[in-house]
Amino acid sequence: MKLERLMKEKGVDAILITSLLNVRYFTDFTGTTGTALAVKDKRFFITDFRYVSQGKNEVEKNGFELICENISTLKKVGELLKEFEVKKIAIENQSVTLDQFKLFQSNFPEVEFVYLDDTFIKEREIKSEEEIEIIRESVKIAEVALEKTLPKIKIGIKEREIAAELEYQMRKLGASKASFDIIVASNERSALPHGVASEKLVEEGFLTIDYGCFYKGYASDITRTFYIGDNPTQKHLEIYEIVKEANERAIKVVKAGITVHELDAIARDFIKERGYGEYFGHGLGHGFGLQIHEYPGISFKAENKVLKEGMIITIEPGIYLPDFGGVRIEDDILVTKNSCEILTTLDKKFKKIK
Ligand SMILES: [Mn+2]
Repeated sequence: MKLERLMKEKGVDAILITSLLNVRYFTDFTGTTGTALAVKDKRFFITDFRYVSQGKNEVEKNGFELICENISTLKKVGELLKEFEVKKIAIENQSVTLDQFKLFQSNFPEVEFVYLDDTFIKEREIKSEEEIEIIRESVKIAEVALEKTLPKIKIGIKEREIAAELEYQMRKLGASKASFDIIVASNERSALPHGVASEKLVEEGFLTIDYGCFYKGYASDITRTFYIGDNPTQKHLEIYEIVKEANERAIKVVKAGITVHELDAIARDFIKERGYGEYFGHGLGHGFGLQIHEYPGISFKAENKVLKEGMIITIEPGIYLPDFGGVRIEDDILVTKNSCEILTTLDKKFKKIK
């Protein structure tokens, strides 16, 4: 149904889906080699012999006819385009390489190419009930994993060891892997918004952990900042409370109908008022799903759009003071008609780990 509407919107008689992520979105195929083709009212899924039985189970219920092609997928696609007299085909120009495009041109010389641009990622903005349930589970796995990891965190442990433990726990709980390189940033490294876990030993000061997992293909994305040691300064307490309040103020106003610029400004203006505006350089959040960063961007830098029911976004304000340390608190939020549901449940109170 979606593909039919998209074909109409794009004015094409076929859509070729080549990125595995979108193949998965439209067909449910979870393997590593597969191409989907919508031609007029027919749906084909082309894979090689390794995926025939898996593919059948996954894609046929979604209306895709499986074709096993061991030599050349594109040759097969070309034959189908000819058979159905396709004149215009939409392709995923944002993920197709130049080499692939040249192959498209040589295998289907008679068709005109139309670019999908960001059509698919826009399609994925609003999550279905089924996707929401999976993301809920993804968030839960990540949360339990952090709870199991916390007792191991102490002064002297390597950042990478914390990241390894977190990933181990997430996988043990059913995740396929971490949803990105886990960020574990101790003391002055916590001032780096993307301080991927390093060889550094944890020392007294802030410790920021930004992580998540993939579960059934869907991401989670959570950040918590802790204080390691027993003697936080006034400044540590102050910036922590500002970030926490910015996070809470923003979450309070999330609902269908608010624009991403309005939402970003709620947190940003508050941090500015408290004198730390220049230390919050990134956007307030982002959508996520099959990818860790999807639409909408919740940022003054992003295209301004209105939040809709069923979007899942992060809210993650931060303050980063060079050579001192930083705080970020990130929650995962489901936008509902009149407010939102906070999917993350981990505590946000200033927490000292000794
Ligand atoms: Mn994030």
